[in-house]
Amino acid sequence: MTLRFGVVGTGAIGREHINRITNKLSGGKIVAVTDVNHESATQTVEAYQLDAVVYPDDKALIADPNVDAVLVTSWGPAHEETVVAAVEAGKYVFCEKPLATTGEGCLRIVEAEMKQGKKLVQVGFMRRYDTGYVQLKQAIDNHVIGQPLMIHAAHRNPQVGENYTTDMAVVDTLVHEIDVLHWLVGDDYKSVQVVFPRKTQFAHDKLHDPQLFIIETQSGIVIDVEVFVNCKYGYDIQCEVIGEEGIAKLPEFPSIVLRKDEKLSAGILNDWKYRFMDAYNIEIQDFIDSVTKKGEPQGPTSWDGYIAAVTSDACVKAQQTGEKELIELQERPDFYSEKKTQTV
Ligand code: NAI
Ligand code: NAD
Ligand code: ISE
Repeated sequence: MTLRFGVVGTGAIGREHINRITNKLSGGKIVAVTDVNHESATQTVEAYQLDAVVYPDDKALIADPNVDAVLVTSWGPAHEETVVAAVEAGKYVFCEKPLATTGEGCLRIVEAEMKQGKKLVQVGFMRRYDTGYVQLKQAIDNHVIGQPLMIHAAHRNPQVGENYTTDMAVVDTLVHEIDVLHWLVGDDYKSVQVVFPRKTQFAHDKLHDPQLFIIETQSGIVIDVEVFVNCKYGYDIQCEVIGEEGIAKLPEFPSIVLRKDEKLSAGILNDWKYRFMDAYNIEIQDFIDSVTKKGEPQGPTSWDGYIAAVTSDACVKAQQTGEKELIELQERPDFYSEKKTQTV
């Protein structure tokens, strides 16, 4: 069976996903697209030579009986409305992060999904599919380093545009650590505090950069994450887990090592597109395969989207108050119980 996708949002990542479904992966086909910028949708159909209908909006696209699954790659604040409409129509959904911009918004999606009686939604937290993070998780789960005590992490982008503000360091960037780190250690978050170091001269007025987030889990693991989005030198993701019996570190992205001009050097990437290319391919192939073969996606769920949104809200509050803020989740419904939800 071929999974027929309708795409809502043909910007940067929308096009990346369209390209991988059309030219790299198997079992999926793009049959419909829409974008609030109609020209962007039409140009995408031409650029990728798609046999796809261009719809005026998401509602019309969702109503197309040829669309089995909706790929949501519009900007974050538009996600909730599209996802709820798609779920109510009984369609599968692959939604880029954030699932919704608030915890309440995610709960509306959770309720709509539970009403349908089966899982329909997967959230684009691709790091769970990155081979480095998968190896880290295996090491922790197999007690190779004993009980985790601390995590040191860094999320660095070379630069960001003028529209990227202080809160986006959380909702756009830190959100990836928020999802992957609790998954890594199998724990829930308890609190967060934010420290603002001296600001880089390369950040504009509405952005404090860098920022340091100190997050505590329920079992007492202390996590520090540096978010630095004008670091200049490249796109760099670091993660080191300190355990009672050893330390496990995320591998560096492979690069040839050069001996030249009296220097020993290795390359660093400059874009998320390349750093997580394999992870994006694996996550969407997994979505296609699990939906077509098992009738349900098995990746990050709407509940994971909810955890990320509630944690993001607390992190943004902590940016504003400078205080330690609590991260309080509702009880996990049975529908999303860990046993029922297969992890990657
Ligand atoms: P973008 O700005 O390049 O593209 C967004 C597109 O959505 C634009 O073409 C815009 O016109 C369209 N759009 C916005 N609202 C819409 C609506 N209501 N209906 C239809 N189209 C709409 O943004 P980008 O970088 O592609 O990001 C899109 C999403 O992907 C965001 O949620 C972002 O957080 C996520 N993302 C995820 C990444 C990851 O590593 N998983 C990496 C980059 C983005
Ligand atoms: P983008 O701005 O390049 O593209 C967004 C597109 O959505 C634009 O073309 C815009 O016109 C369209 N759009 C906005 N609202 C819409 C709506 N209501 N209906 C239809 N189209 C709409 O952004 P992007 O960089 O492609 O990011 C898109 C999403 O992907 C964001 O949620 C972002 O967080 C996420 N993202 C995830 C990763 C990742 O690593 N997983 C990386 C980049 C982006
Ligand atoms: C972007 O939206 C992403 O999701 C990238 O993975 C992240 O590194 C970047 O900071 C975000 O802006």
